[in-house]
Amino acid sequence: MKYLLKNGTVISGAGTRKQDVLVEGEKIIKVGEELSQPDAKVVDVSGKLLFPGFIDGHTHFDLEVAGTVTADDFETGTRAAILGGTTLVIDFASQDKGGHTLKEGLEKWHKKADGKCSCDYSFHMSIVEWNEETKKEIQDMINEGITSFKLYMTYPAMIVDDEDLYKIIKALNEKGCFAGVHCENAGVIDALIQEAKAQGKLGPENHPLVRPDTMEAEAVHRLLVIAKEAGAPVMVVHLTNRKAYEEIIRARENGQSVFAETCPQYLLLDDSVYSKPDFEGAKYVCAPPIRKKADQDCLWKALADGDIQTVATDQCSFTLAQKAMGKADFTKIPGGLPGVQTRGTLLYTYGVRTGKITVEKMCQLLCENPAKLYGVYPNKGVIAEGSDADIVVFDPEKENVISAETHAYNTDNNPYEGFEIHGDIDKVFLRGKLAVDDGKLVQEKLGTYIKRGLRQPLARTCTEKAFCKMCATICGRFYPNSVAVARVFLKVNIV
Ligand code: DUC
Ligand code: ZN
Repeated sequence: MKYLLKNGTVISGAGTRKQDVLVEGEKIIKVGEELSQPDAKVVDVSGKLLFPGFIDGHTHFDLEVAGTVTADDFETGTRAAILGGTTLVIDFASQDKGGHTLKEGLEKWHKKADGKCSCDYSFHMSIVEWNEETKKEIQDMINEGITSFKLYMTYPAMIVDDEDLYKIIKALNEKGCFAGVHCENAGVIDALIQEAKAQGKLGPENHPLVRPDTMEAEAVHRLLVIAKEAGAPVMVVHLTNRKAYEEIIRARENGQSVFAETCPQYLLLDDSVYSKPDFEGAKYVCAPPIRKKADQDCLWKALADGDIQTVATDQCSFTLAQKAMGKADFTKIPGGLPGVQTRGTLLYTYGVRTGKITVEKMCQLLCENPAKLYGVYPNKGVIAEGSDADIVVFDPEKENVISAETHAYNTDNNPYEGFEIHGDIDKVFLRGKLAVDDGKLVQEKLGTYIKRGLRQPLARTCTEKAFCKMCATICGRFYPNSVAVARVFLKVNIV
C-alpha cells in the first residue's frame, strides 16, 4: 500500500517544515515539497502536524504488583498506546530473584506480549541478582535486541545493593549498554513507614510523606557517585523533584554522562491529590510520589533547557477495586497510574500551547531522544526517507476532555479525569499501516517485537533560550540573542 500525505507540517527535533510524505509498504520513501505519486492513496493532512510515532520508554503491562496484576495487559495497554500516538513501547522484562536467569525473564515477557500488541514493543531487562552467569547473559540480551537495563534501589523483590549497582553499571558500560535506575532510599523509607504506622497514620495522604523528595535525591546522589567511580553513564528514570534534578546537574558539571526521564504525572499533578476525600488519593499512589507545584516548575524548565531527555509514562494501571486493597493501610495500595494514552496530548496542551516547550522539543522528548537512547534511530524517532512509516497525524485544533468513561484502558479511573486537551490524535500509521483513523482504532494487533541496537549520541541540547557562542563553534548553530552560559557548554558535551 502507498500513501501520500499531502500538505502537512513535518515536525523534527530541529524544526518544522511544510512537506509531503510518501509511504510505501512499511517505510517512508520520500519527504519533500509538492510530491506526486499517481498510484498512492492521497491523504490530505493540511493543518495537521506530522510527528514521528511517539516512543514510550517506560511502561508496565501485565505486571504483578503488591499481590495483584496491572489492569492493563499488552493487549489493552498497547491499544491505548496507539490511540495516543505511541507506536513503540519499551516495557520492563524482569529477572526473578532466587537463581533465575535473564533469559527466563525474557521468555516470560515474550509470552505476555507476543501476538497481542497493537503497537510495536521492545523490552528493557531488569536485573535483580548479579553473578558471573548474569554477567555472561548481558551479551545474550544484546543479541536479543535488549541494550538497556533497569535497576531498582528500592522494593525488596527488585533491589540491588551498592556493590552490585557498581558492578552492574560498569559491566553494562563495557558492552555499550546502560541502565535506567529507580532511585529511592529503601531503608529510610521503610523506617518512615514504620513510624507512620505506629502513629496510626494509614491513609493515602501519608504516601508522599514516607517517600520524601530528599530520599529520592539521596538515591540519585548515591547512584551518580557510584556511576562516577564505575566510569559509566546512567539514566535516572521518573525524576520527580528539584533536589534530585540538582544532583544530576552537579554530576554533569563534574563530567558525567547522565540521562533523565520524567513523566506527565510529575509535570501536571501535585501532592494535594493524596488528600482527596473518600480514599480517592489512592488513585495517585505511585513511586516515587507526585510532588509539589515548585517541583513541576523545575521539571518543565529542565525539559525546555534540555536537561531532561525524555518524557515517558511509567504506565502501571489498577482499578479502584485493586487500589482498595490498601483501604486500611496505604502501603498495600498497588502503586502506579495509567498514562500511555494521553502523554502526547497532555504534553502538547500543557507544554507546547502554554509556551513552556516548543513543538520541536516535544518531538525530541517523545520521539527523537528515546529513539537514540534506546537504539532504534533512525528507523524510528524521525520522519525521513528510509525510516519506518510510524507517523502521528496530530490535529492541533481538535479539543477533547480526558475521562475514564471514554479512555481505552482497562481501568475505571484516570488521573487526568476532566483535563481538557487542545490538540488530539487524528491518525496513526504503524509501519505504513493505518492503525488509527479519526481518533479510532481501525486495525489492531499490528505490533511486532523490535530488536534494538546500542545507544546513539543525542543531538546537542542547545535551544534558542540557552545557547552560547562557545557551543556554536562545536555544533555550528548560533542564535544571536542568546547569552554565553558555561554550563550549557558542558551540557552540550556531556548529555
Ligand atoms: N512505580 C510505580 O508506582 N509502579 C510501578 C513501578 C514503579 O516504579
Ligand atoms: Zn516503572
